[in-house]
Order: sequence, then C-alpha cells, then structure tokens
Amino acid sequence: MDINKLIDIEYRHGAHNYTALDVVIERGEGVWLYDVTGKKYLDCLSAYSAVSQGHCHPRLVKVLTEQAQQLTLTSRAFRNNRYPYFLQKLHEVTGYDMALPMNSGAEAVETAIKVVRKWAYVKKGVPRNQAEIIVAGGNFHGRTITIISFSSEPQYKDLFGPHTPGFKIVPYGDVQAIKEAITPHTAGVMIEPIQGEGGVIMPPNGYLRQVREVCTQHNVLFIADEIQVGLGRTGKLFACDHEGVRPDVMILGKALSGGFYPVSAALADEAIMGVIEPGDHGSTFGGNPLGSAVATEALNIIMEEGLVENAAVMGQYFQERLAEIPSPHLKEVRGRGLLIGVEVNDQAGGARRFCEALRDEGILCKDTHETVIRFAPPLTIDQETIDWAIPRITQVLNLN
Ligand code: IF1
Repeated sequence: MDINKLIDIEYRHGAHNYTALDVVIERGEGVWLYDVTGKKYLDCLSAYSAVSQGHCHPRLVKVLTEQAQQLTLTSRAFRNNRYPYFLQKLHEVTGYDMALPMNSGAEAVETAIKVVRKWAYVKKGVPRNQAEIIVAGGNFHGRTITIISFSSEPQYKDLFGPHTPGFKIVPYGDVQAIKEAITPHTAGVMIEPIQGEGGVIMPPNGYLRQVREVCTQHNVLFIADEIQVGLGRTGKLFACDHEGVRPDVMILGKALSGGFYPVSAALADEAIMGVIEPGDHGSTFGGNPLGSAVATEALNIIMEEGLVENAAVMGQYFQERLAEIPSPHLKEVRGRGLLIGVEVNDQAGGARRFCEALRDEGILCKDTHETVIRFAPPLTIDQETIDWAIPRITQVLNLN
C-alpha cells in the first residue's frame, strides 16, 4: 500500500497522540531499519532504548517463536516453567533478592511506588496514607495518572487531573533540595540516573552517591528508574554503577525484552519486596512464560555478547566524532555510553528539522525538548557504521 494511504489511515483512525516522522518501517535487522519502499536507515533511537540488542535479534526470534508454540500465558493463578528461570537470571544479573514482573515501564514504576509506600507503613511506621515520595523536576517515568501527577511538564498533566497526592518535586541534580524535602513521612526518593526525556540531562558528578548517602541516613528508600538507562545503555550494566551506587529499588523495562514483548520489573531485596503479600498487586500478563523466556534470553544476550563493553567503547567513539563536527548549529554533545544528546543552538530552528533531514540521509533520530537530537542506536553498533553516519550527520548539521 502507498505510504500516504497508510499515514492517512493512521490519521483518521488512530488517536493523534504522536507526531511521528513520516517514515513507514516494515523490517528491521540489527541496527538497520527498512521502510516500505526498501530504503535503509540507521536506527539511532532503538525504540527509546528498548531495542538495545538490535532489531530482530536471531536468538530472540528463536526463543519467542519456540515459546509461542509451546505456551504463552497461564496467568499467575497457575505456575509456569519459564518464570522461575527469568527470576533466577534477574537475580544473577542485578543481585537483588526479588523481582515483581510487570509489562510496561509505567506499570513497574507504579509497582515500585506501591512497594515503597507499603514498606513505609509496615516497616518504617509512617502514619497511614501519609507517605511521601520525592521526585525530580524534569522527570519522565511514564504516563499513568499517578505518574503524571508528579510530572513537571504541563502537557503531560494539566488536563488529566485530579492528580494523585503524595509526591514532592525538587530540582534534578540538587542533593541539598532532597535533604530539605525529607520529613519523617518520606518513604523514598525516585530519580532517573540520567534524564532521557528531559533532554539527556546528566546530574553533577557525585549526585547519585550523595542521594544514596542521604537516603541511607534518613531511612528513606532510593528508587532508581533504570528503564531507559539500565542494561548497558550508558556503558555500564546500570547507570548507577558509574558511581558505585546500589539503589534499594531498581526499575527495569524496555531492553529487558529486547523490544520483542513488553516486560518490566521492580526489583528489591527481601527486606523491602517482602512487604508484598498475595493479592496486594499483580497483572494478567506479568511473569508470563512468553515474556519470561524472551526476557531471560534478552539478558543472556546483553551479558554474553559484550553489549555493555561495546556501548562504552562505541559510545565514547560516537560522542568524540559528534563533538568534532564543524557546524554553526552545534551547541553541545553530551551523554554517557550510547545515550547521546546533541543540543543545537536556540537560533538553529529546533531539533525536529534536523531529524527530518537526517531521515532523508538514512538516519532515524528523535528530537527531544525542542533543541536536543538524541542518538541512541542499538548497543551492537560498530565503528564502521558510526563512520558511515558521521559525514551524513555533518552534512545535516550544516544545513541553513
Ligand atoms: C512515550 C521519553 C524516552 C522512561 C523512563 C519509565 C518510562 C519511560 C525513564 C515508561 C518511557 C518513553 C515512552 C515514550 C517516550 C519515551 C521516552 F522521551 F518520553 F522520555 F524513552 F526517552 N521511565 N519512556 O523513559 O515506560 O510505560 O512507556 O514502557 O511515552 O512517548 P513505558
């Protein structure tokens, strides 16, 4: 079918909740995407880091198709023979005693909030319904009503009230502000180790370590949303590893299933996750055998195929090459590993037009926060591919 016809159907019958680039993809392989006309593109978004293992990774195709022919869903009312292996692998990879599996990232964030609130009531002794969670301005943790209740982006929240109470917003990167916001009712501090949606915002060095210390001092749980930055994206297994910090609660999603199937999880040690009792929380699909099999293999791939190391090496290489680009529009290149933000000057006319021009050059990127072009290719990218991309990016960053 003609591209314009497909776009028209989407416009007429789909809610208008995105302004996608006009490119219609029909096939993916590794770091490459192909549109319906056969044109090839380098994927520099990786579905917001969910396809870290590369598109249609053969090992995931195999596990998904084999498991799909065997058993897909039992609900948690019965046990299945794949979920235990997934839990074992998660424990092995993260070190946390226990996980609570969900599907979308937002659900895992909601799960973490529930666990932390219950912990505050039954372990810390916070009076019922008074638990507070401290979050950072510019955060992005998902789209549910509770999560948007503590967004600082008006479009995400303003017309969707009434909102969920119990959250305090402090400036990102400011430990003193967290200290001042803590009260005897504070249950947790939830932050992204790097803010993705915020425009690849890196906190000052030492921030994560200081947040960890403040939380420990005040018997407050440190919750890290590693949904976007975790599992190798930043060149370490977890973004918190850059500062040697272990959160009390870790939230994973996206690359946890290599983009095949939504799988997310909230993780913690038994002293915290142990507050959850039968009936407290759940999900029809969470922990299902298909998702469990895929996620187990997605983790195996990250660990066995050197993706974390590759993200570190290629991330540094990509950032260095980008920073060298002569361009009147380029303001800053920042990021960690293969989560890279290229900020253009305020006079450059916004990042979107560069993303459109990059698409025409065969590179798919997403603008964020008006002036930032995000480069986040699959973690399997190699030097040759980066060298292929740089002249094209250079050309686009020199358009009038
Ligand atoms: C959209 C951003 C990325 C996340 C973190 C939780 C979630 C996300 C740190 C929720 C989701 C997405 C969702 C997508 C756009 C996107 C995004 F630009 F908005 F911020 F990745 F950079 N925590 N991020 O980044 O996970 O429920 O979606 O599975 O909503 O348009 P989800």
